[in-house]
Amino acid sequence: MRTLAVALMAAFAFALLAACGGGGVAQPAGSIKVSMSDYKFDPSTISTPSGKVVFYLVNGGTVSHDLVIRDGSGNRVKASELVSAGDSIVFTVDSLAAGTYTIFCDQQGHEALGMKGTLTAT
Ligand SMILES: [Cu+2]
Repeated sequence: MRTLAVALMAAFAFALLAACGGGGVAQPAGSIKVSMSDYKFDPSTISTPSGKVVFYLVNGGTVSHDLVIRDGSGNRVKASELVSAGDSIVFTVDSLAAGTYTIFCDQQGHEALGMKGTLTAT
């Protein structure tokens, strides 16, 4: 019985992994789609109303990427989770103040390679 239980657990874990690895979540209505690749964001210039902002991050690259929002003073406003290659996630900022921000990928060297852009909230 014990062996069967372990086998079932392994099968369940594998099914979960398979579900997660299949390209991520669907795009929520009203979200801003940002494609990530090695090494840029598309679009790299984004405008949005201030307040709640929902991003749909799609990593079409071959390495993991994230998206960090930095204000004009250099402070981090919010950072997304890491998005694995081929995966997609929803990244929600609950209350973005009006202003001009930099977006960049916080993975080592990616910003310097051009993985950055401008986010304007009005
Ligand atoms: Cu990156």
